[in-house]
Amino acid sequence: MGGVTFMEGNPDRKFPESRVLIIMTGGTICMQPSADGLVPMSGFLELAMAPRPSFNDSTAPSTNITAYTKEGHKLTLSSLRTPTSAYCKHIRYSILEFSPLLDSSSIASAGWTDIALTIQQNYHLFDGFVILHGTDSLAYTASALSFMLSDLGKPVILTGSQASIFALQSDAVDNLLGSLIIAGTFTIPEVCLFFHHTLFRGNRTTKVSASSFEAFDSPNSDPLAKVTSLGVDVNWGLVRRPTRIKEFNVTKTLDTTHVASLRIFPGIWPQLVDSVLRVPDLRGLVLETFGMGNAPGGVDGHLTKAIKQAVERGIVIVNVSQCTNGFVSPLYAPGTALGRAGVVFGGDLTTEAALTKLSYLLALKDRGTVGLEEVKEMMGRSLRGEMTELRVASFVHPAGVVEEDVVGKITAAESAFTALGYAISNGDLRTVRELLEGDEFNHQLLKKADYAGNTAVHLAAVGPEPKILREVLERGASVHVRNRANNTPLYLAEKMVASGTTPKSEECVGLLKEAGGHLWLENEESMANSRRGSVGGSENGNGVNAKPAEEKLTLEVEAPLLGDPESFLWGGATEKVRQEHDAVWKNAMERVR
Ligand code: ASN
Repeated sequence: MGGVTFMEGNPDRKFPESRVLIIMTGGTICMQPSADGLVPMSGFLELAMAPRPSFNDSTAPSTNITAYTKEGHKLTLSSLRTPTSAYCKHIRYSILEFSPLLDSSSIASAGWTDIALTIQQNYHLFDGFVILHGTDSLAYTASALSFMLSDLGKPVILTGSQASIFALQSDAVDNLLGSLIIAGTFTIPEVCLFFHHTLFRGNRTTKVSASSFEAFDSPNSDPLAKVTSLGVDVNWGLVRRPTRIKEFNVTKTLDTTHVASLRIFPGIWPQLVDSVLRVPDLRGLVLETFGMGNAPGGVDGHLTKAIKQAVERGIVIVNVSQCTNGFVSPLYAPGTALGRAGVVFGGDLTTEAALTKLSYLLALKDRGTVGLEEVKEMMGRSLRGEMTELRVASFVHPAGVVEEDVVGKITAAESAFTALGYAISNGDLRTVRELLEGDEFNHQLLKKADYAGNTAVHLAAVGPEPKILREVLERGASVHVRNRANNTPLYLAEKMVASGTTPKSEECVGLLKEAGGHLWLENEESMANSRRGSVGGSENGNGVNAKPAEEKLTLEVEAPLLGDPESFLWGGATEKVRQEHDAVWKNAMERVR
């Protein structure tokens, strides 16, 4: 076979690389002592990462890679790569350092804009992003970015450390390496915070310790993943995925200048609250109340009256609890009074998430995207998984009740995935839907891949029925996952167009692009070769041979763990492999019936 072969025991065995951009904003992780106390220092790649074997694979020389500044200016950055991870991958990374580097206590919404724009400019060049940031305001930045980045399809992981990477005893290496490996390996399309072996949903986090290495928690939400001695244990059932066909987009600014937060305390002076609410141009207030959302005063109290008047003046007041754990609800009379005064109940939002969400929604209102009532309504429901919705509407599939509960009876996810692959390759939308019914299987099947690393999206991208591709995308499957040959579904669909084997491939290409899929530079070169009809194919660095356009599409992929050199996609399966899969599928269906 052509391309790079991976053979067990071969010392020259090669593994694919994924790419991660590290955006350095500052924080203790890069600090060194100075006459003024600890200050951030630039040159992190050379000073902190290059000398450490866990960040620098000595067998691979440093190479330059392209990235863009937030303004879109092209940069050439030096890159390093990690040694092979447990997931048979190297992570190649570069660092884009902001200037000046900040102690995170000084970051403001302009800094969030810089991060968001940098991600946007580089989105098509990297598999994931790691943001290095101080811990003091990290939970605010993570929350803000979760709202600013919409229809995110790739991981954005914020991390930092409690001690400098240059200190003898530090949490910096673990936090950074864990973030890099997760960002380069798992398509967790969320803004996350990684700290002390734990991956959290960013907008659920809060800093719980000023000095401990276990500095963050997400008290109202389980972690998205845990790093253990066995690897990364991802809680896929919790991971959110985009479920509409939309490209990644960025809301560039938040309105943090017209919001405030105020913590209620016993004996608080109602006039004080009133004067805060009368600060000129104030548009929103996060009120940190007692327990389940209570404040002093009751229905006729001065405090409640001041609040009611402010609501009437158009100020959005959001009730969150001072307790780290639990939620607010108008259960007790004081809470009911606040509700009647027009206060929005923020459920189990953290203050960090409530403030940044309010700033985000007020910015949308400025743009005319939403009105005041919508701001209030949206404050009370989950936009990015930032709050637990007490009532989850049950999903009714447009296809109605299926005749047979196929999935419920299949116990082996492998069998179900094989059945799914078969249905996709046959263009059988109805069976695809049946198989994807039911939450548990839905996320398992959409995360699964065949032994060549092809997910349902890869299979559908080269399949005969674009409606199936739409179906799996709308159910949250990622357009960005790469198979073992490092190829995305879009690349495969483009190859199908070039080979002209499936009439509807153009539609698949369009759909994948609409959903945010993009070609990588290497792919574009390979496509150009294909179009030129180059014979014999040339190794393109992704483990795939560029094939002449007229040749039948048989993508040779590298399967280091499974060792079958005839790895395939369903579209180009050899007869033998196809028969084997047919047998597994029939077996699965027999167990169903
Ligand atoms: N003051 C530092 C910062 O937030 C604290 C840290 O990073 N551990 O930038």
